[in-house]
Amino acid sequence: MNKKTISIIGVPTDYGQARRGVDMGPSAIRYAGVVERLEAIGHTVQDQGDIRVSQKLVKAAIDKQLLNLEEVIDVSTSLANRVHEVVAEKKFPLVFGGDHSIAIGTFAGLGEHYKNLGVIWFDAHADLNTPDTTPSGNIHGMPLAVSIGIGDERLVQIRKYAPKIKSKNIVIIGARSVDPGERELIHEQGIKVYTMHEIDRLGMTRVMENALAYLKGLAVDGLHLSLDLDGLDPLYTPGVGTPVPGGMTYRESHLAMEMLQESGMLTSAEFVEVNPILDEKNKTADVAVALIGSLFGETLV
Ligand code: 6HN
Ligand code: MN
Ligand code: MN
Ligand code: MN
Repeated sequence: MNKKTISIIGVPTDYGQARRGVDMGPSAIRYAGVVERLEAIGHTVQDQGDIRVSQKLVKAAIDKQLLNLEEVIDVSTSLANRVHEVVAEKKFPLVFGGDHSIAIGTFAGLGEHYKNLGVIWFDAHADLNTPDTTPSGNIHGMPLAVSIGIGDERLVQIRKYAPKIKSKNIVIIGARSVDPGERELIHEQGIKVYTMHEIDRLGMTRVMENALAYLKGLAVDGLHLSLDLDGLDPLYTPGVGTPVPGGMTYRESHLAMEMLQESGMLTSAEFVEVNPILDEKNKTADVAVALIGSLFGETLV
């Protein structure tokens, strides 16, 4: 297994949704021992600490459609710049949220390095809402739409280019809560989705084989994993803001991480939506770190 230099970036933000506490996700994941775990595998780990997240910039949301829009633009811009630098230094960016709105910044930082980036989006949700379709006004439900160039122009244009990724390069895995507008966009944009139905039916092995073969067939020049801890069943990861029953098991999730590792294709990753306030004894952060172990090549024997 090839050893990497991994650069950890924490993004302590809760601005993409309305429940407090997810801004403590990076601390919870560090507390669960992520650095030691990666070093034990033999990787070099540089913990860059957290992105600076400012206090509320505006008293009330300017646009009621998008909660904390100014703040999300601010955080996304800082994160994008940081991720951009890390890749330029030939290090592997490992980003910890924070809520899933941070993916807007991560993709904005990756997009100038990878012209044909593949994306595995591990999530109960599709995160493809727009200001017109959002049922909540929460930007954590919009990062994939923004990254393919659809949504609020200021979010779409972070680092002044768009789109950040191609729609057909996205594979969503584990979806079981998809809004009507998102469903439309999935069809219109040709986004590949393996819902829980396909995981039940085919098993995770074939789902991952198919997903990786599909991305290889597109000759992707990099592969980003965006893992929302609510992709797992809330039985395993209760510390998330938008839990949905009927999710992936602990074993299925591990298998997916191991197969990603075996593919040798992965070039960046992020783990999001860990909310220690909603958690049971840091269980969700512990699962995140266990998954990270598998993703980076931990073996038992
Ligand atoms: N996440 N589809 C819902 C919304 O409000 O747009 C839920 C989004 C959840 C987002 O979990 O990252
Ligand atoms: Mn906060
Ligand atoms: Mn999500
Ligand atoms: Mn989700």
